[in-house]
Parts: sequence; structure tokens; C-alpha cells
Amino acid sequence: MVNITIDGKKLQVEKDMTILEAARQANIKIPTLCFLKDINEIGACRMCVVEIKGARALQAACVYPVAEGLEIYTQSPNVREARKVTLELILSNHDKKCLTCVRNRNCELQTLSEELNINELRFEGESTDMPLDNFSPSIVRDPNKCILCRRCVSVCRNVQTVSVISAAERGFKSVISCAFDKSLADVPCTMCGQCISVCPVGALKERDDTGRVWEALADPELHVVVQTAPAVRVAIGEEFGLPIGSRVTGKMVSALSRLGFAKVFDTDTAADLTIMEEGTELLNRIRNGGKLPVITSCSPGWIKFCEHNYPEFLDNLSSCKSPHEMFGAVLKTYYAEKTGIDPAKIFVVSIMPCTAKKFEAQRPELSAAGFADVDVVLTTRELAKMIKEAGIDFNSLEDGQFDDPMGEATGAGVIFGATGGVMEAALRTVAEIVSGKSFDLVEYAAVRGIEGIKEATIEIGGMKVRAAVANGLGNARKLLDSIKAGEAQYDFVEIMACPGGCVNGGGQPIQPSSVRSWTDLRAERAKAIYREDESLTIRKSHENPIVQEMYEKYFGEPGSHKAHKVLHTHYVR
Ligand code: HC0
Ligand code: SF4
Repeated sequence: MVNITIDGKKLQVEKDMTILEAARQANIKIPTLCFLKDINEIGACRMCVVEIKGARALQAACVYPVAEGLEIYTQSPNVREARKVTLELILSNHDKKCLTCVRNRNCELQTLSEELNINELRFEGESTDMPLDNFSPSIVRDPNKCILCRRCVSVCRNVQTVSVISAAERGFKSVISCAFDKSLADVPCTMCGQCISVCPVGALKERDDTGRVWEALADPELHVVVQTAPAVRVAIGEEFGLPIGSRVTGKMVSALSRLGFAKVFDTDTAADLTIMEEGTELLNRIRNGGKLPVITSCSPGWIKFCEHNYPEFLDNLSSCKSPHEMFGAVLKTYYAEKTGIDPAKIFVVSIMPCTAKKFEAQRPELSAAGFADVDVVLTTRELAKMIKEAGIDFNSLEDGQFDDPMGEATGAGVIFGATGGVMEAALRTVAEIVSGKSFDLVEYAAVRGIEGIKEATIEIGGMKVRAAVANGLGNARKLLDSIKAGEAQYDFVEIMACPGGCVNGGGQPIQPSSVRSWTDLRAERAKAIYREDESLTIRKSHENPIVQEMYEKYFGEPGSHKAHKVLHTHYVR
């Protein structure tokens, strides 16, 4: 411990803290802009400067370590003026179209301008005018709104190890861009959207597809159905001011019915179907000497990363489509047949916590009935925008129920939304298939939690399954490298592109650094996922009656020829 003074307050603090952390602990707020804990701690923007007695210049509190006897001033005239000048200079070259910005009222620059009482701009001058990059199916970049904080660069390079964006040029011409000024559509971007989640302003956002959904809903010729991913229900409440980790499944379903969708379905149902197919694939490969480990294929950011960086593992990937794509395929085949609706008139909307799913939905191979399995993917944020636009008071909605006949899902389907969930759901089912017995539910604690890589050897029915789970592409890279080097051997591997899995997907509600730096969004949202699992009566995929009915009436066995035609896919080398 060391003794320091902040604004005259004597404090004893841990010796490895920064001034920012020490001040926060004492409830003294120092403004920040580029800072994002564990992701971007570079002291670049100078918004967090403080005065230190005896030091020649102001220092950035986010990187300056505490030391015995430090006397720190966070609100001296020098400090206040320096912060204002810095902020006004940023604002002088910022495209200030706040009213029409996707981040209006959820913008760290806007909040800071209010908090620092900026009511005039002293340095208005020349400003840069750069073209929008809107060629990617998932991500839109607006360099005119970029404040060069470098959070996106850090997350892309250090967390995801993709490194497709970086800082270029110098001084007034500085810009964050792709190599040779290419579009994100023309570089190996995985579309994971983690750069959007960390952007403090509106320089990065998802492609807005809400217009296509409004149009479909207004078309009397179309049967417009919607499905929601497991992670959306534990996060969308944040868009309506509810605490992080609120479970709002029923309100979300009601809101979707109010928007006019003919049917509101649960992607979890298809997650159960995925487990049947993937579990069968795993057992076949273990028993018949197939390619191991089987690696899960439900995260499209991970698939794209694998296609670009680890093509040697493409044969390891499960050939299963991701659950929402399976659902789209089932809706345009089995459900169309069952209801007598022309599949060409079925319009499938997926609400996903993910930006890469927009890219996935347009992959030509994902079209079981001859046209796209899923027509439009909206992120959790886009759905919240539609709900607001429709004037629906989300928080006062009664709880609704997913629609029959495809509305039944299990706890196994729900936990897909957290890292380790696909693995756990698969083990719940594979254990019973192998042994031919029904067990009390086992919760596989070893594959839960937010550590980057988790490993477990699980004994099921006399068979040992060596399992590993990686979340975040940087961790996926580490795991694959260790498999490649022969240092580790597994039978079954789950990989999710986003750190923490889908709960922390690039399409989820954005929390500012002041929240995100000190609250673990991944853990809080995952807790809600596991609470939802506990609340459901059926918690094993193979016990889902709708899934059983689909096999009986349509697919035959898991892994059948028909199942392969509708539910499986291939990858691009
Ligand atoms: Fe996920 Fe999914 S669990 S990828 O993490 O597998 O996006 O939430 O919808 O498809 O079910 C995301 C979340 C899904 C899919 C499911 C899987
Ligand atoms: Fe990097 Fe993911 Fe953003 Fe693409 S979407 S630039 S891979 S962080």
C-alpha cells in the first residue's frame, strides 16, 4: 500500500494502481475518453490529465502509477482548461450531426461535452471530409466521426488478433483505416463487431437493415416471422434503462408481436436441433475415425477467421449450419410444408447479438429451399430502435410467449448464448445417447466462466471426451496454434468469436467505458442466461418435443440424408 493525496483527501491505495483507479476508489471522478480498461490504456487523448505537485507537466491519470507521497489535483484551473482545450480541438474536427447519429444520447463525446460544460467552440476551422465505408455487409465506418481514440484498433489487434484496422498518416491527416485505404469488405475482417462495441462515438456502426424489415411487415403478400437468439433476451433491457443482466424474454416477445410479426419463434429451438446434428457428428467421428477435434461452427465471425487464417482446420469444423440458419431452413421447408405456406412468401428475420450474422445470412450456400434461409438479420440494437420507433413502452409490456408450433425450446438451447454453452448443451445430450440412459441434469461447471480458454476431460458412458472452449479470436488463435504444434489434443472444441460468447456480441447494447471498464458485461449477462436455463422445465435438447416431432415426421434420424440437405453446409477455402 502507498499513501497519496487526491484533492486534499488522504488515501491509502494498492501500490500497483493508476491514479485513475485510485481516484475512482475514492469516488473522485476523472473524465476519460480513449481509456477502456484492459483494452486501451494508452493515455493518448489527454482528457484524464491531472496536476501532480512537483511534476513539470500535467499527467494522464489512466497510465500514471501511484507512488508514496504523491499529491494530486484533479480539478485545478490548469487541469480544467487543458481538458476543455483538448475536447474543443477534438470537437472542431468532428462531424457534429448528433441528432441523426446512431449514437445520439449514447455517445461518450457528447456526454463529456455536457459534463465539461462546453458551450462554445473556440477553434472551429478546417475539418476533414472523408468518404463513408459502407461496403461491408455488417459494418459501416464513418471516418468523419472518428476521434482517433484507437479503441477499435486495440480490440481488433490485441483481443481479436485480426489487425485489419490501424492508424495511418500523421497530425491533422491522421486516420484509422484499413491497409491501402481499402474497405472493410475487402480485407479479412471477421465482421465480429467488437470494434463497434468499444467505439465511444458513431464512427463505427452496423449496417442498418431495419428499413427492409419495416417494408416486409407492410407487405400483405408476405408471411413475416422472427426468431430471437439466446443472448438478446438478457441484454435488450439495457436499451430501455434496465440494469445489466435483466432477463426480459417475455417483454421482448410481446414487443415483437406488437411490431406485427406473424410468428415469434425462439432460435433456441434450432439450437436444440443443432445439438442433435452436432452430437451425432461428434459420435460418428469418434467411433469411425473421423477428423478430430470436431470444432463448433455456429459463430460466423469465427468461421470467417478460420477460412482466412486457419484453412487447415476447415475439415475439423462441424458441417452444421448455425442454429438461426437451421431455423430459417426449417421454416422454408418443414414449416412451409406443414402450414401450406409458399416458402417464397416466408420472410425470416433473425434478431441476433451479432454483426457477423448479417454477413452469414447472405452466404449463397445457406439456402436450403433455393433462396436465402434467413432474409434479414437485425442486431439487438436495431430491434430496440424499431421498438422505440413504433412507440412501444417496452418496460410496461406484459410477458408474451413464443409461438407454437415451433416455440418450444430448452435450457440447453438458451445456454448457447454464453461461452461454453454449446459444449455443455452437447454433453448433456451426448452423455445420454452414448449410455442409452437418462440422468439427472448435470451442470458442467468446468466449461462455464469467462476465462479465455477452458479445458476439461469428461467421462461419458465409459468414453472420455477431451474438450476445450475458446472465446474471443485471440484465444481461438492460441488454442489452434497449440493443437497445430501437437501440444494439445482434443475431441471436441467450441469456439466463439466474441470474448464471453454471444452475450458480448458486436450487436449488443453499447455501454460506455465508465460502465464497461468496471463491470464485467460478459459475466453479468451470462448469469442471466444460466438463470433462464434453470427456470425451464426441459433442459436437454433431445427432450425437446418439437425437435423429436421434426425427426419423426420429416428428417428421420439425426445425420440423415434429408437432415444433411437442409441443416448442413460447407466452407470456403
Ligand atoms: Fe449466438 Fe447462436 S448462440 S451464435 O452465440 O450457436 O449470435 O445468442 O443465436 O445461430 O442459438 C449469436 C447468441 C445465436 C446461432 C444460437 C449458436
Ligand atoms: Fe476487427 Fe472485428 Fe472490427 Fe472487423 S469487425 S475491424 S475483425 S474488430
